[in-house]
Formats: sequence, C-alpha cells, structure tokens
Amino acid sequence: MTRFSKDFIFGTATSSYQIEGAYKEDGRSLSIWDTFSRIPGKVWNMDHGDVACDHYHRYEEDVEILTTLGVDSYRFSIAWPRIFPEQGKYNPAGMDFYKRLITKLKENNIKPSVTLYHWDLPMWAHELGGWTNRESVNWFKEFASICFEELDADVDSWITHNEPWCAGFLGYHQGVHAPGHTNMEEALKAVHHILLSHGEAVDLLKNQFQSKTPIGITLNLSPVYAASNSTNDRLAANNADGYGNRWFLDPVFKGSYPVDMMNLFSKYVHDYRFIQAGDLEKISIECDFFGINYYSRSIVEFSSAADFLYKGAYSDYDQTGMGWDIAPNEFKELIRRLREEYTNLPIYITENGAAFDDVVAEDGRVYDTERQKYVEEHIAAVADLNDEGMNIAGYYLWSLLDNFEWAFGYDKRFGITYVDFETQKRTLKETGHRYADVIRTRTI
Ligand code: IFM
Repeated sequence: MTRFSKDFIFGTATSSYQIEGAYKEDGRSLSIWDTFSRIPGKVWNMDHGDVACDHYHRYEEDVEILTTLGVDSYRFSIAWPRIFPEQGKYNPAGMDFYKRLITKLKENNIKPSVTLYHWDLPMWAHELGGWTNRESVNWFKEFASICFEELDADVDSWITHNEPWCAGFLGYHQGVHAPGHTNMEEALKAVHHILLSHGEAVDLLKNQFQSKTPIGITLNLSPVYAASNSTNDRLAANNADGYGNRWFLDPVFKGSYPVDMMNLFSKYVHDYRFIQAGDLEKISIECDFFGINYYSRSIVEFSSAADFLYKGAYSDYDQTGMGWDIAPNEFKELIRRLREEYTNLPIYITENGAAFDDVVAEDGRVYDTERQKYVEEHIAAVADLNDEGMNIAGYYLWSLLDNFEWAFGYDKRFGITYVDFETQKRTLKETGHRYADVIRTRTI
C-alpha cells in the first residue's frame, strides 16, 4: 500500500549555528549565540558552536549521508554574520559556502529548502537593539535581498523565519535563548519586527525579484490542552494557546493580534504604537506554503501566581529525552484546527523529531528504538492526515545530525546520524536506516 505520492517531499533539516562551526572563517563575524554561549550558566557545560559538527568543512560528507537516505530535499539555514559581518558590508566569501553546498545538493538531485533566519543574529545588529529596533526589518531585507539575488535560481523553497516564538519569546522574554533578555515589552516588539521582516521579504521576492520560487514562514506550534474542564483550567489553556500559537498564527493569517492576549500583555506593555499602520497587512501577505515544526502537545492548569495565569500540568504520556510528551494524535488535532481556523495553503512539516540518550553499541550501530517509534508514529500521522485531505506536502526530520541543541548544548541528541564530537565521525542511527526505507518505498 503506497501511502505517499511520488510528489511528497521527504527531507531532513538542520540550521547554520547548530552544525557549521568555522565561526571565524572566511570573514564571518560573531552572532548573538557566539556571545550568549560564553556567558556562564546559559548553556549546558558552556558548550558553544565554534566547531559544532564542522559541517562547514565536511558538507560533502554530509550530502553523502543525504544521498544514502534518499531524501528529496534538505532544509538548512544561512548564517547572517557570514553574509553581512558588518552592517551594510556584503561578504561574498561567506555566500560562497552556500553556493558550494547548493551545487553539491543539486548534483545529487536534492532540492535545497533555505531558511533565512534560524536565530544567529549578527552581534552588530544586536548592538543596535537587535529585533527590538524597527530598523532590523531593513537590515533583514538587505540580507534577504542578497540571498535572493545570489541563490534564488537554485533554491527550491525559501523560509523567511524559523520559529519566531523562540527568537522572540525565548530570547527576549524568558531569557533562555540569546540574547537572554527578560522583558515582555521587548519580546513583543522583537516578534513584531520579525514578523514584519517576514512580510517584507516575501514582498521582495515576489514583487521585486518577480520570482516564482515558493516562499513561506515556519512556526513552532503545540496544541494546548486544559488539565481539567474547570473554568480556571480552560482559561489557562486559552492563555497558553495565545502565548504559544495565536500570537503568531493570527497576524500571519488574519492580519490581527489576538485582543485577549493584548489585554493580558498590557500588564507589561502600555503602548502598542510599535504596531504601525499597514504592518499587519504586510505581515499577512499571501505565501505559497505554511511550515510547521511539531514536537509535542502542552497540558496546562490554572495558576494565580503565574504571569499569564497558567503553568505546565502533570502528564502521564510517554516523553522524549527533552521531557516532551509524545503526542502524534494531538499532532493530527493541531493540523485539523489549522485547516478549520487558519489556512488552506499546502503545509510542510519543516521539523519533527526527538532527542533521546543514544549510545553506540559494540557492533558500532546506534539502536535508537524510541526515536524510531516516535518518527514512525508521526509519519503515519502525516499519511492519515493526507488520507483525510489535509494537504501536507512534505515532512522534514529534525535532524540530519546530532548538533548544538541551544541551551542544552551537545547534551541532547536529535540526529538520525550520531556525531562523535571528539572525532567528528558520523554513524547513521537505526532510525536513519528506517527513514531511508520509508522514503524508498513511500510507505509507512
Ligand atoms: O534544535 C531545535 C531547532 O533549532 C528548532 N526547532 C526545535 C529543535 C529541537 O529543539
């Protein structure tokens, strides 16, 4: 029984800071993650991305892994500090790396899916206020513009931003990601400017470059459930959904911010004039597809002590090594809701995967059975959703390689390829072998 059409895109995903290393090479300047990871207490073990998977030097070997897997597409991101190490100063040597990578992918019939921003903001931009400064929209446009000019002819799809929730809320509100700020007003401004820069980049590609290459944005979404049916817990779930999902979905698809959340956030933000006339029209510009990163569901309960009146509740679900609930059924509910409330655009699952504590067995293989089960269940969910007519056009497994998992450093392994960070030896895990079978047979 074939469950995936020949046009369905199977891929794997990575991001620049998490795998590239070569942090000072060919003119690259520092990003906020180079700096943040050096602040004691911010990243597990004080790990950083100086070398990471050394992908900058080993990309050919990594493309070979992709060919072994037989993927249709590979999703990666571009390090902005390689392209503009200083404000306004284009660095062609940095761009050359992505040209070499794309050439290699094309030689192997692998479609490049390129994300412009996966969190490595150049330090020069941060020093000017980062995403809280409305000028960041223009800096991003300049960056996007040169990427389109140099690469568009060979790129199969563009993603403007990866997970603005993380860049905005983890970075500027919760302080657990770079730049490590804890200020809700800054966070809302940062998110707004990130979303606005998304709209500007889409406009640029379509209207100025007159390009037909599909472009979209990727949001990380987690369906929220109330721990009980009580009024309080339902209020908690509403607020958690507003903070995690609707604050992003509503502007992108409806051209408005959710008013209940504006009220709640007004505890910290007394002036919303950073949202200027015309911004929301720009943010809700028509795209060609919608990218979703899905990992887990959330379950919450009321807490009068919590800022936005909710906190995580007890869950009896099996969990991944991140402590995240394994919830493929809730993934289906999320997609059905998106179809009902938000969009008919083709959906790509631009990330899905799981971290577990992997070990290399004596025979040299990595028997990551829990990850394999997780991946199989989620791919089966995609097949079921498509049987229901939900139009999921592709699935990208996170991640091709074990890599720098942000505040968790190298402690959490999401890869379907095991990386020995001492020797840089790569070993395809059993999940990788299984994924190759799924891709080859188009069945699950
Ligand atoms: O590693 C991250 C990735 O950078 C963004 N999405 C979630 C992944 C796992 O936490």
